[in-house]
Amino acid sequence: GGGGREQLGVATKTRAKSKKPSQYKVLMLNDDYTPMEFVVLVLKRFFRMDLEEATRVMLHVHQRGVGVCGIFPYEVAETKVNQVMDFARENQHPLQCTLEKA
Ligand code: TYC
Repeated sequence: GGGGREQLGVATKTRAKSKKPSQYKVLMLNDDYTPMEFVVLVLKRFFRMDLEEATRVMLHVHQRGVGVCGIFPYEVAETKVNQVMDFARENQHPLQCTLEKA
């Protein structure tokens, strides 16, 4: 094959590697103004969390400043960030959400 390790007696595949989609964390940031109930609603609506998990994540962000909403392929993570930011803006809350390579 095309791999270089035959010389060492190890068969390797020839095909070009197809890159696996890299994963991204979607992070929620704390602020002083967005109501706790709104953050819980966001986590339920866009991250499919139940009330208990959404409350736990919201309180983590409230207390620690930042928290992970989920880990997704880049395009999915980007879409979720945009959905959250649009929904927050529509409701006039300063809630911020961002991406970080996992
Ligand atoms: N700190 C906000 C408050 O006291 C609640 C909050 C939690 C805001 C999480 C944003 O990502 C957030 N109302």
